[in-house]
Amino acid sequence: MRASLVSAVLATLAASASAHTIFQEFYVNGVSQGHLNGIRVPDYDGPITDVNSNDVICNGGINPYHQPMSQTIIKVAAGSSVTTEWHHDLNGANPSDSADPIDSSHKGPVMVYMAKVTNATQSNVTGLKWFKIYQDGYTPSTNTWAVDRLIANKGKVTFNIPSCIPAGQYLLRAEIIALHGASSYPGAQLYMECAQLQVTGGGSASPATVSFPGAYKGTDPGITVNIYYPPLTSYTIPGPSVFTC
Ligand SMILES: *[C@@H]1O[C@H](CO)[C@@H](O)[C@H](O)[C@H]1NC(C)=O
Ligand SMILES: *[C@@H]1O[C@H](CO)[C@@H](O)[C@H](O)[C@H]1NC(C)=O
Ligand SMILES: [Cu+2]
Repeated sequence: MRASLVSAVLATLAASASAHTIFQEFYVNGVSQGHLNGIRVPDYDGPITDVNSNDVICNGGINPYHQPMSQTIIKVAAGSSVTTEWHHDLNGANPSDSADPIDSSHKGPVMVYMAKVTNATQSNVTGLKWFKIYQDGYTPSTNTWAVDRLIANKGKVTFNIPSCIPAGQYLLRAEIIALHGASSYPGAQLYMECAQLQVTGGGSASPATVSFPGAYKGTDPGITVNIYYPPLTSYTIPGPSVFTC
């Protein structure tokens, strides 16, 4: 009995070790902008667990970027509905893979940030000022997480680009935090990639911003949390509140 329990636990750990995810396709008003196009994607789907690392900005450090990197800058009108699509590995949707788009053990929030940049293909991403444009966390009444909703939507998460932000080039940082191992720090698994955007139209808003690294601490209740016991009655999504026009 005990031995089989141990092997079941080990099997679960082995499965989740290779059940990570990558944001790899972007849609504007429901139209795909091309697989891997305009997004800084790593080849390996592993998480970042050090919230103080520069790797939490746009990945690409311990998980080096796929080469050649896309030089595409995706055009999107301010106010548009856009979609990020996530899959287990860079090959995209795989209905025969039970861990696609992400293993269902990887419960946690989904967040999206933007930062204005001089040039959306610039390699230097340190020192940028990020504002949050979307978040989805935990719904106690149904005991469901943003990741459950992402899986139900076949890896897609849809939200709006704020209508009032200035036109120009931006990086859009989409993030999932998987909390299955987050009862001590480091344990939360951060997954993020950055899309390269040219926003048109817009207005003159100047959202409050945060830095990466810096926006999260290991002691944040949304970073270090036991999601299994005692049962959660609420979950505090890490980072700032969502900017609205
Ligand atoms: C933007 O950055 C890329 C990569 O660093 C560079 O090749 C390109 O010339 C830059 N474009 C402009 C308009 O500065
Ligand atoms: C990257 O940009 C930041 C902010 O502008 C700057 O402080 C830093 O020196 C730059 N790093 C490199 C390697 O150019
Ligand atoms: Cu994982």
